[in-house]
Amino acid sequence: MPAFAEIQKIPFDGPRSKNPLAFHHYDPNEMVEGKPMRDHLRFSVAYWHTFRGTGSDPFGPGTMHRPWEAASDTVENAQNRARVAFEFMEKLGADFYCFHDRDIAPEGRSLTETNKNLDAVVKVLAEEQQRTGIKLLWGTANMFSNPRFMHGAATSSNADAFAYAAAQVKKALEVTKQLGGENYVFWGGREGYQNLWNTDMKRELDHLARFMHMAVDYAKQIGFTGQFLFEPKPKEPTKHQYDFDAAACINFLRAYDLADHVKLNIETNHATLAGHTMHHELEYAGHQGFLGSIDANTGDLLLGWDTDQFPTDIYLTTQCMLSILKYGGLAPGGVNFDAKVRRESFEPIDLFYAHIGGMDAFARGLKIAAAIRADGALDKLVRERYSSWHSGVGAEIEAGKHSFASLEKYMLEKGEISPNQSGRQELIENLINCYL
Ligand code: XUL
Ligand code: CO
Repeated sequence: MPAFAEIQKIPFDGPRSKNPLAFHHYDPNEMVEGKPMRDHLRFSVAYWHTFRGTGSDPFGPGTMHRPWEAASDTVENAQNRARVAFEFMEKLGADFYCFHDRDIAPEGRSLTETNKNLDAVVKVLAEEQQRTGIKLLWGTANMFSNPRFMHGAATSSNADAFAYAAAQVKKALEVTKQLGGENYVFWGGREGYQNLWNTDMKRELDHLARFMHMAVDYAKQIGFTGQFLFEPKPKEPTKHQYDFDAAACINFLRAYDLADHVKLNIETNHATLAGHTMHHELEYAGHQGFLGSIDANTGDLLLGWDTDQFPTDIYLTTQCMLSILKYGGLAPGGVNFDAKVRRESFEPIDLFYAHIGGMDAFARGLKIAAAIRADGALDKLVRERYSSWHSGVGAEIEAGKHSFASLEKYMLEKGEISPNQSGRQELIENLINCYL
C-alpha cells in the first residue's frame, strides 16, 4: 500500500496553473544556458528533516502524524520508511537525497549491532536507488545526538570519543561509496566550544585536521572518489563552532593542508547566523575555488536561530543562482533542501507543498539569473565601476608594474585622484526588479 496513494507524480503545469500539486517553474528538461534545469539544480531531499522530523521543539513534543511510522524504532520500520522516502522522492521528481547514518537506521546496543542495522537499511536504499534512478548526493555521520559526543567528536576532550567518531565515519564512508554517493559532508555538530576557560582551542583544531586527513586517507584506501565538503555554521549547538563561516573554513583547510581535498557546503541559514548573506558566502567560497554544494533553506528575520525553513524568496534564489552560474555550477554538488516544514504543518501533504515551493523558487532564480547574465546590463555597470583599472595606472598596478615609490611619484605629479564614480546602488536595485 503506497503511503501517498492519493498523490500522483508532480507535473510541470506552467506558471498560469493554480494546481498546488504541480510545478509552475521547475521543468526539469527546460534548457537554460545550454543545460537542462535538472542538471543545474540537482535537487536533493534531506532525509533527516523530511523523514525523521517530528515537529518537536524545546517547548513540546512532535506534532507530525506519519501513518507509515510504527511505534518502535526497529530496523524493519526503518526499512519501510526508506521505501516511503523513495515513493515521496519519485513522486516529487527529486533526483537526489542526502542522509546522516543515524537518520536512516537505528543505533544498536553496540557498534557492531549499529553497523549491522545500517547495512540492513542500506540494502533497501540500494534497491530503491536501482528501482527509481534517484541518486545519493551525499552521506554524512551524525556525531552530535548521542551523549558520547557531548564535548564534540573530532574535537572532543575525550580521546575515546574521537576514536568512536573515526569508526563511525569509516563506516559512513563505506556505505556512501556503496550507494554511489557523489560527496561526503562534514558538519561540526559539536565541533566548537561553550567556554574558552576549559578549552585548548589549538589542540582541538589540530585534532579536527587529523580527523579529516584520516577520512581523506581512508577514502583513497577504499576508492571513494566523491568530493569531501565542510559545512560552515557559526554557532548552535555550541556557542562557537570552528566551522564558523566560509572564510574561517577555508583558512582551516589551507592551514592544515586539506585544501586539495575538501570544498564547502554552504547553507543559507548558517550564513545569516554568521552575520552574512548567502550571497556573500557563495561569492567568498566561489572566488576562492571552494564552492562545492549548497544546503538550500532560509531563516526567519525575527528569529535568531537555525529555523531551517524552505526557501521561497525569489531575490534569495536569484542571488544564489547568479553566484552558482558565475562559478561554473555545483556538480558534483547540488541543491539540498536542508529544510523542514513548520511544526504546525503536520500533515504528510505539507512535505509536498514545501518541496514544490522550494524547487519552483530555485527554478525561477535560475531563469532570472540566466536572463540577467544574457542581458549583460548588470555586468556592464559593475565593469564600469572598475573602469579606472582597465588602462593606465590601474592596469599597470594589476600587472605588477608598480611599487609604493613609483606610485608616490605618479601621485606627486598628478596631485589629486580622478573624480570618483557613483556606486549606482539604487539604479542596480531597480534594474534587478525589472527581471523579477
Ligand atoms: C545542521 C545542518 C546539518 C548538516 C549535515 O545545522 O545543517 O544537518 O547539513 O550534518
Ligand atoms: Co546543513
